[in-house]
Amino acid sequence: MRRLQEATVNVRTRSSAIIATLCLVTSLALTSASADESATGPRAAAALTQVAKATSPTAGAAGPGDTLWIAERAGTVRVLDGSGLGTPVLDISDETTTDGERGLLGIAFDPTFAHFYASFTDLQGTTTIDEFAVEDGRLQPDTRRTVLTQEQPYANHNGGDITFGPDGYLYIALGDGGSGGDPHGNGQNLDTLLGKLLRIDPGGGEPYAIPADNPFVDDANAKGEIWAYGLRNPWRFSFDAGTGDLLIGDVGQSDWEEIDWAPADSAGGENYGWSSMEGTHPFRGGTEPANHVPPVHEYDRTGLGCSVTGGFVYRGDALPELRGSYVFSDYCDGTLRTLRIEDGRVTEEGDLGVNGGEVISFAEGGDGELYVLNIAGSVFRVDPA
Ligand SMILES: [Ca+2]
Repeated sequence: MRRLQEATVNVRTRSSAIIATLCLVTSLALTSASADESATGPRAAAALTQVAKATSPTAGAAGPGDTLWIAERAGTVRVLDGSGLGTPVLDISDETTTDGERGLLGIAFDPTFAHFYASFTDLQGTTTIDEFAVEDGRLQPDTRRTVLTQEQPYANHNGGDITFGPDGYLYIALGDGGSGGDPHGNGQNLDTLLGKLLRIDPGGGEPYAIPADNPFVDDANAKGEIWAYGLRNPWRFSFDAGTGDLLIGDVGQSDWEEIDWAPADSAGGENYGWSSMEGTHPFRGGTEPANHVPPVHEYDRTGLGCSVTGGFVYRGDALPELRGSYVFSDYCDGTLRTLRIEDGRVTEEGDLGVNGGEVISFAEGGDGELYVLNIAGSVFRVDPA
């Protein structure tokens, strides 16, 4: 019943009759394939195959030659290929610590695998984004340079995820600086990079250029690097490889975990609400900003977890019925959960019927297949059941 209602919604909200028909067919196909499951049950049964065992993996990125590069929190990067997980190709363990929520927190390649980026907190806790040239699939240590730094007033809420968008620019997620409750009001303050999603062009200047179409470049009271704001700890975010839509998992303070969404054609400038809002709820007497973009999905902590781990919209081949669904989890729960999002609204919730343990991160392989990282060390691939 619920899926039939969705199909109706799709028809009403899509401007193109052709797209509406495709959605309808898709919905009906899913209904047929899972007719024995409840509307909120698993939409695609999956299995988790452990493909590697790392040491406290925090991030992964598809690399050149069908490799998956894995960042380990203490400061090493190792490459997973057909022969397994290799010895470290980068070791900055003497430049970072794992105090609080610190460490090597994010890695990314540019779209042509010409440069590799590492996002970590340094010995003072300062967020640091460093760049290395890549030649023949290898990092060139003598090309290392620092692209961006941001001091962090506390050891938690560093954000730290980095990835290139479909526009070819580097996006950097930074938390609100830490402590609790955003004591410095960074989330709503456009004069700091903390509590923001940034968008920069690392190849356009030294140390980087700010794209001319960033939303606040003409605002003297705002940092030009800011793409979106009002974030608390956007620990993991991603772009849908199929549509270019942006999805952010923003960890809540004490009550509400949230997923934020923006369409591929967004001009940026979204205010995701923190710390006036926690999810859709005013935070500590806060007033909802007029331009608040509420989460596309939120959940409380009464059973589904305590710290959202943002994932990816699945675009692989192994689980055709999962294509187009956003897969995410929670560090404290571990269930792989799914959202089907149409026109910025969740039309279906489900899960994959598997648990990844303390899920700290996801990675998308070059072939679109999905990997799950848990802090205990497992690197899982999501396979058909
Ligand atoms: Ca929010």
